[in-house]
Amino acid sequence: MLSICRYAPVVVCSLGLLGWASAGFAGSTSPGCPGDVSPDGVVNVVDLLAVIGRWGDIADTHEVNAGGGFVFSPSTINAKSGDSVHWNWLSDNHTTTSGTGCTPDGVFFDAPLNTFDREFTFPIPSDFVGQIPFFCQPHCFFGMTGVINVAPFWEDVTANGVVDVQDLLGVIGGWGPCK
Ligand SMILES: [Ca+2]
Ligand SMILES: [Cu+2]
Repeated sequence: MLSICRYAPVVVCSLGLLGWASAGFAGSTSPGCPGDVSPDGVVNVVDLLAVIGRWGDIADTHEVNAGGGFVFSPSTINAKSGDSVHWNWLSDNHTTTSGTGCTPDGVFFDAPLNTFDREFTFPIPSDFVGQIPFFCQPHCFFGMTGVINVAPFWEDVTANGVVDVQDLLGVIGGWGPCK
């Protein structure tokens, strides 16, 4: 099977692996259905090409400093579903708290950043797309705020942080109109 994959066009190879895909695949980050990467309610060659177009792309970790003044730096983090954000404490007593208008949302995170808690990591949920605003509780009114912009990463069908053959198989396993 693998020797076929090495030499055959990728679509042909993939269709050959259809049985394996339907047997072994589980999970999706798409709002449509498993493998609907585009997403438009049908799993087809568009989704297959989308996965191939982001082949090898991986989940990233975004570094943010807290302190050295009442600031997060950078204060705008452009990320994608499944990435992580890692805050590093620099000085003073801060928090990183998700919410708007200096009010915790109680949904994503509320973590101290001080001499005892010098770092905090937030894994962005693989099914989340949109904005996650955050602020520092003691210094929000001094403008110590930030925002995580989360772009979709549906091409990582398996939501394991890498676009690879498993995602291709996920698309093939979901082939056809979403049910
Ligand atoms: Ca994957
Ligand atoms: Cu602060």
